[in-house]
Amino acid sequence: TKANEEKNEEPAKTLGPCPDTPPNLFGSLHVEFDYKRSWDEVRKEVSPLLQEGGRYKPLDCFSKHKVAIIIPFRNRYEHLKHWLYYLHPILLRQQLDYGVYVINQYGEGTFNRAKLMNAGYVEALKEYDYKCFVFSDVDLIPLDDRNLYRCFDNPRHMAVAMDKFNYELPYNTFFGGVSSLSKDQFLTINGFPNTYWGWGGEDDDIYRRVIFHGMSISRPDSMTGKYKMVKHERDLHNKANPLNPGKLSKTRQTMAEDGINSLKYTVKEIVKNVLYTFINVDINAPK
Ligand code: UD2
Ligand code: MN
Repeated sequence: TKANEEKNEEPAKTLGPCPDTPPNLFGSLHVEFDYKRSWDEVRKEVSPLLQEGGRYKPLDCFSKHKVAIIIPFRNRYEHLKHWLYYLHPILLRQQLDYGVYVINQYGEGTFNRAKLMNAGYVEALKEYDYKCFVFSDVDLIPLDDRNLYRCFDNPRHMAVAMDKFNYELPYNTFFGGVSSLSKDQFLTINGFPNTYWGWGGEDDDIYRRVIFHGMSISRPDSMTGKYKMVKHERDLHNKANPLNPGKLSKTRQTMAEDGINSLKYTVKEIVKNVLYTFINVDINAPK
């Protein structure tokens, strides 16, 4: 609400800035998935600290990192519980001024991760003056809280060392999993492609957009950038699309027309709970 926004802004004038390096990080973390979490357990520690919609800002210092976390989503609630359980405490320790946005693809059509992330960017900006966007798969948990969920001088690829790839980059130009772009960086590349339906390719298209615009990729080192992915099968309605790899040879031509400037979707509902803002979007998915 308006009143809340104003309350949110107030400390900015009176508090000193948060230190550049958050002082209370743990370093490496223990993460365990072989256990079904209850929502009560997920809410227990963090909910008193959060504001409606999965929002937070430090109370004792002014955070210059206004970060929207965007999670493309459909039917992965067990993963979402793990994500919220592990990430909220990390994001709190990182002293971010942040909000968590779960962007749900409405209906049963073919999944489109990148288009959902575009919609998340637009919707988050309707709520708050975010300057930085972290795009995260719902199933990826960092194994070190020194991996900062903020933006850098270049677009940042954060999930550099995943357990499923033996804690190495699968290939040098890999940009999948978790990444961060400032608002300016995101707009420079015209956002993400809307035309990658089904699994695969969209992350490589985003990488190419970044490089073709003369930027480079920033990354944490391979110790700090470790991640664990919840083990899963490929979802229904998200089969590898054989058309996607071929589109990559055209990114240079298509990126100017296919992106945030051509994005069309409709919002079906927005539901806020203490842990996150759920935005259900119809992205006009083919069968
Ligand atoms: C890889 C990349 C991912 C993306 C994808 C290709 C990793 C860890 N990640 O993920 O960034 O490039 O390949 O598209 O290598 N989702 C749902 N419901 C669905 C389908 C997908 O919520 O029905 C979301 C969810 O956030 C998931 C993400 O989309 O984590 C990526 O899908 P995935 O986890 O099935 O694909 P994966 O692990 O191969
Ligand atoms: Mn996955």
